Amino acid sequence: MFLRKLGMVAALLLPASLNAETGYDAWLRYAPLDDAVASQYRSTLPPTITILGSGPLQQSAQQELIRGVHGMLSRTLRVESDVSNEPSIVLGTLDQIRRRFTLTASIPPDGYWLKSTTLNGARHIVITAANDSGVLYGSFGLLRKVALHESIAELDEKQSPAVSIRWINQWDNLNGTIERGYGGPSIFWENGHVREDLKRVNDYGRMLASVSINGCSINNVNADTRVLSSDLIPQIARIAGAFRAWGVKVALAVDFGSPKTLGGLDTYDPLDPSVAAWWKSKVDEIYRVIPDFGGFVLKADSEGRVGPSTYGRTHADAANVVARALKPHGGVIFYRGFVYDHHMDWENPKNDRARAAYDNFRELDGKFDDNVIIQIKNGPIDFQVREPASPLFGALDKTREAIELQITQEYFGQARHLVFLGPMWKETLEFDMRIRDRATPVKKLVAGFVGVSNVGTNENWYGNQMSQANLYGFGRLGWNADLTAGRIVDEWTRQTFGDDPVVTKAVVDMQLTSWRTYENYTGPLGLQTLTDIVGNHYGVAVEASERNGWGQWHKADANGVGFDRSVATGTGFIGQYSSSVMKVYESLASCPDDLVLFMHHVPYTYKLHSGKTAIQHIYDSHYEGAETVARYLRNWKALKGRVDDDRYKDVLAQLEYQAGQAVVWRDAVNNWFFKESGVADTKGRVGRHPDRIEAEAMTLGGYVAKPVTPWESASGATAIECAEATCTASFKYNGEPGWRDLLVQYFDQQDGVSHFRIWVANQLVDEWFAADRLPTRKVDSSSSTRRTIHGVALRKGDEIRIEGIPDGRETAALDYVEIVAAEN
Ligand code: GCW
Repeated sequence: MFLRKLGMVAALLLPASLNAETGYDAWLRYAPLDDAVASQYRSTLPPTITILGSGPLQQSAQQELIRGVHGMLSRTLRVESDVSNEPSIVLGTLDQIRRRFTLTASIPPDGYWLKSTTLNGARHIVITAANDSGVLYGSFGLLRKVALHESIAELDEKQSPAVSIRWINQWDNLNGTIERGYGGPSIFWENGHVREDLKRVNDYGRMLASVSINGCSINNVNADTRVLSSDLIPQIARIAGAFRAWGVKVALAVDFGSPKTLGGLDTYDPLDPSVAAWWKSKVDEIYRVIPDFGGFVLKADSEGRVGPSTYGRTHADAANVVARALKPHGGVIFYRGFVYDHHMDWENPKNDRARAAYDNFRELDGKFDDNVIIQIKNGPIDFQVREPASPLFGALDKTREAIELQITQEYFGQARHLVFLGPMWKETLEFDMRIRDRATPVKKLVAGFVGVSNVGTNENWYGNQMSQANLYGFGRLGWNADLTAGRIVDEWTRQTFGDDPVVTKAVVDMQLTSWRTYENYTGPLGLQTLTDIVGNHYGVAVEASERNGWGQWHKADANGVGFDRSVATGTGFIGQYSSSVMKVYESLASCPDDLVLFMHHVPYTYKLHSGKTAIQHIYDSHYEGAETVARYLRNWKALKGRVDDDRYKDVLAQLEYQAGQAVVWRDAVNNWFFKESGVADTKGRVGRHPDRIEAEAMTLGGYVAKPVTPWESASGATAIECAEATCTASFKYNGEPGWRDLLVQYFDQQDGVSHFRIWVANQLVDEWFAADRLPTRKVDSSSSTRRTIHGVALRKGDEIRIEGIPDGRETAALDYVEIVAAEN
């Protein structure tokens, strides 16, 4: 058995063959186009390529075009050192282009112009821009057009980004772990230093540049003071070097206590001249080694981080002291608006974490230097499944602000659930804050986009092929927030999976509906995610947010549910919006259903605009959500043979898991609300599972029934666990004869690989190892997982016997078996 396990591990470690689609190249695969399409491009595309500049960005652009054209069209562009009488793709800044062509235009920084033009009888494609970054983005833009089969025959296309700052934050720790990273260890750091091999940093830079991202902070905002140590700065310069060819500036998250903890001063008071001098000399030191350094990100006075409050100073004092050190070098500081008290008294009905960002920053508007950018999370709480737009977006008139979006799916099923966040981000970006009663969508208020990405060394970067769409979507929206989520996901899908319309349709449908689906089976109506907020933020734990200081309260009890944030009777949070927005949220008559429990406390029987009661909506949405994931799985199976095998299997396994996990969520949340509210499901599903045989009701050999915490994480609040070498659980099938699927709900913790075997009428029908690495050591909703045994011929009276062999600290725990008609 040991050998078998070893074999499994060896199989996992086998190097992927060269042509295998691992997901590493993401949307930059440049897979060969169909012959018919390719031949059209071959006839319009010039055979040569020329760059007029000599810097690294134009060289990257040239290499990328050669690579892309080679991949998609099987043609190798010939490099020429100057424009000749032969048709060519010509790359250069406007200044460089003007020396050869009579082309003029005014193009904002980073924007580009793709232009077909004739010179001395030869037809050229010119890619020009105000700066080299624009030339690079234009080159990616041209390749994207080819990948999407758009015409490049008569080009005259100008594009420019809506905002100049498009940054990524990585929450990597210097020891190589990543806070809220689900795609393996850091590509930047290991054991307290920068990794030797930075190939992946280069490749990440390429991905980022392809969607016009121009900065990346490379360490956790819960910053390790040592990141600014003189030892590390030259190492960080190597990362800057790897990014440089892609126009991605390196940046750092800093600890506000650094002047003291690292610099040896006895203070970090922002108004102390020695502190200002320390920041200045530290920043000067960085720029000596990294002349194009981007700047800093600062999380202060939040979640245990030190900040200006230690000295009774303001956030403006703190931001400005650092900003002034960066200013002469052109650097910026992103000061995070994510400031709140996580020790709030939950008994006080006026306390409200949602108020915090506005309350902390509103008064400081106008006090920040011009190279300070306040970095504001999309919602007022913390990347929950649905939140209103943060009111702080509308409250800063004289201060630059950036929107912080979370690409890593911390509260969205991490690497294990498919959730495309584009539609959610779009809702925030389009949300009209009605400042001075004029149309003011959030997208017009922000000067920058920051995405918390957290890629790791996993072959596909995020640990989930589909999650790459979130990085792609983030970048595209940072360039053009007017793009629809549909357009973005269509682009992503076709570049990522090829141009089979059947595949595109299925993937686009999944991606576009996945946020709503996830919301449906987690926390709908503005309840927030309902995950274990004091633990892994992954599995369900409805009460984890209550009775503590973290302030993610949903206030569900026997009488009602929701957080009264109204001005009239609640915390007054709604009053932080402009009066027209306030009016909409303040009144139950106009508050949208999707946010009703975020804004108000209502009885369970409260009637929504949809006509349903709140409680029935909770029940229904959970069934709907789980059913939709089951549909995704069926739709994906229909793509077999249309998607390359490796990624097909990857996504299949991911969706199979998600479909099971959505049922765990459905049952946990519904059972919890059923117990709490005492209101029955009008459709009679909640708490009734006629096809389910609870493990604790089986005949047990060695297995012991144990309560599970929180109770809603297991069916019947109980699991069976094995404390011996081998245990068995058996029961008799009493249903009609026929083909059946057996769904075995078991628990797969992190620290062990249990072995399960299952017999039907003494015939071994399946066996498997619980070898996954789900984010928990406990028997709970995070480890609860499902094995489906398809198509077993069952007869009345058959004995079904499961054998569990524990391993390490894993107890081969079982929750239930459900027997359903076999799927076709
Ligand atoms: O959502 C919370 C995360 C923390 C994170 C914090 C933040 C880096 O759970 O892990 O800390 O937000 O954004 O600062």
